[in-house]
Amino acid sequence: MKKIIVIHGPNLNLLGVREPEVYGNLTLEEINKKIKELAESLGVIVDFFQSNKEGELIDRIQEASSNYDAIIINPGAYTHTSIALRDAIISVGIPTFEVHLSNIYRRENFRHKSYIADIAIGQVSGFGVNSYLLGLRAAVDYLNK
Ligand code: CA2
Repeated sequence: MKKIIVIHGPNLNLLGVREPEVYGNLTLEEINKKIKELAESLGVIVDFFQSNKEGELIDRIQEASSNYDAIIINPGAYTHTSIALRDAIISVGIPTFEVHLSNIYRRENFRHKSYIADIAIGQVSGFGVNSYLLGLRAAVDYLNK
């Protein structure tokens, strides 16, 4: 069975607690539950990882290289800053799907730049929890082709 790791970046552990008008009112645990349910129905295994630390995210991506077929990542604010995260994703060579709860292109200018978008298979942005679910569907479809 194909294995996919879902990686959540900084501050996403706060979901459901603050700024529900931007990020929705589901907690990260509730989002993970929905992802897991969809994964089961699509016949893939998903694991989850969240960290507020850039280095820990990079370590997890490096470790993914021998264990996972795809990465779904919401890099949080590191999307807009982290060449190190970008380099880690390039170095493992695992197909990566970038997701965002909010539509980063209708927010501040500094959120319009993604260091991940052009090395990802694709990006889903602006659909709340559905961004993750659409990203998962796209990843499974990609792996099955
Ligand atoms: O829309 C997304 O998913 C983002 O990746 C979320 C990041 C933001 O920096 C990106 O530009 C877009 C921020 C996640 C912060 O999450 C919070 C959740 C609840 C309360 C406060 C922050």
